[in-house]
Amino acid sequence: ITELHSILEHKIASRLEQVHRLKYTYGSVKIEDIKIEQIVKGMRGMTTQLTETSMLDPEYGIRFRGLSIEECQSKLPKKYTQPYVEAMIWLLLTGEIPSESQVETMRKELASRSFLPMHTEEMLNSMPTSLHPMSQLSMGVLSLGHRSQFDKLYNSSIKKKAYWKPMLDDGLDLIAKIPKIAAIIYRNTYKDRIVRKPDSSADLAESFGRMLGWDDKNFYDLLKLYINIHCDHEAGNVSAHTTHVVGSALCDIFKSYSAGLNGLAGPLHGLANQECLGWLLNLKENVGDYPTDQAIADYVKKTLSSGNVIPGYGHAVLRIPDPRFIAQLKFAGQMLPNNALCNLVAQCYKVIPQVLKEQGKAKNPFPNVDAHSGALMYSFGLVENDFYTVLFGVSRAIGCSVNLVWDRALMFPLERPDGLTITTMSEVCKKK
Ligand code: NMX
Ligand code: MLT
Repeated sequence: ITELHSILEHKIASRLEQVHRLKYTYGSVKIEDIKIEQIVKGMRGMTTQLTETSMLDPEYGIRFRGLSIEECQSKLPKKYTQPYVEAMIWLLLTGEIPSESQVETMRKELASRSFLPMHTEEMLNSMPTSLHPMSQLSMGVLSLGHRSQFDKLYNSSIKKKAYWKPMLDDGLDLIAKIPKIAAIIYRNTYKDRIVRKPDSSADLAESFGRMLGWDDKNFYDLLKLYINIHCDHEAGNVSAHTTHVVGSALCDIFKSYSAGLNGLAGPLHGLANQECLGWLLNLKENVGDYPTDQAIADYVKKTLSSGNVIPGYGHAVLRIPDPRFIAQLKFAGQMLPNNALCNLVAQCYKVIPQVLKEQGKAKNPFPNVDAHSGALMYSFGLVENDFYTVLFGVSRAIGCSVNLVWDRALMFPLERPDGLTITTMSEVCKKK
């Protein structure tokens, strides 16, 4: 991990120079005008953040450090068919494709941090199983804060320039420990309350799969795909943005990400994967395993006319089918070609965009990442859909942590935008 530190030292120095130039040389350059409708419509299309880890192009989809999902799949070191999660973490942190030995260094580092403090386990074991798994996850993450290196060093004489170092320490801790928290929640809520220990000889995804209770290399492969594609989605999504804002008050990673997880738990964000599986199973019950396209279209119209959204469809930024959906579609085609539920997802992809276009409301009628993930998990035997957003949370811990490391490295300030009352804004408009 010393190597990781020296790579980061070097990269941070050059990025800091760029940020300095942006602040002092180009500080008064305008990059876009803000329209009232953007303020009223949830800041759509407004550039408000600097971020290093990934960028989302409405017409192309996500690029992680400049690489598409397919490029990540072909360039990053892998086991079975999908890249190691450790390779993705290295890529997001440094912007470099890691060697096999760097992946192994990261694997060992995370494995050595994967144990949980006793009080976290005891707290999780005392939670009522009726409490939503996302609330349990958020509290589990918050409970890790007692050993935050950032908090400890912040209260000593550490210089602002060095804040990223304890933040990295905490970030690696969070990424290493969150799979065990999730596994305890799963085993306690739905199974026998017995959780295997993290496997220090396995990679993160495989060890996680084992703790959940699976002995299936295809399931570990699915977890790798799942964690890699959900880990980061530019800075503006609700979970990443919330983590960033809370972190800007110099909160540690555990408080910041716990807040981010509460945002992820909303049905318009990460919880859509839970809702989507529920919707699909209802569809199946209503139209059978092998419906006609017309039967699906009729069911979609029924959902819309009852005033509900179609979960897993639409996006605040994307204007194409989400490449993360396509990656899962391909995975399902290769691994589960005869699976009725996954084939129903594929058929929905043919039918739903047309129905949403005809309705004319959604700016993006295409599927997003959540339209497929539940069907894959369900088909591999993970059938408890109110656990699905926890899997999203295990993955998103990576992007949110890496972003906080870079936020502190680049010494970004407290985030505090201005607001106007409706009356004041109306008066401003009248004067224009
Ligand atoms: N089904 C029905 N109506 C929709 C859908 C959909 N899937 N998507 C958007 N609309 C409606 C939306 O409710 C809005 O209606 P109204 O004017 O009555 O308020 C109208 O279309 C315009 O919305 P957009 O500007 O297209 O979407 P927006 O950027 O506001 O919201 C989402 C984006 C993702 C919240 C929205 O598409 C949605 O609710 N989708 C379903 C939930 C979902 O899949 N969320 C997961 C997103 C990905 N993630 O993991 O976070
Ligand atoms: C995400 O992965 O965070 C979602 O696609 C939502 C978003 O990008 O706004």
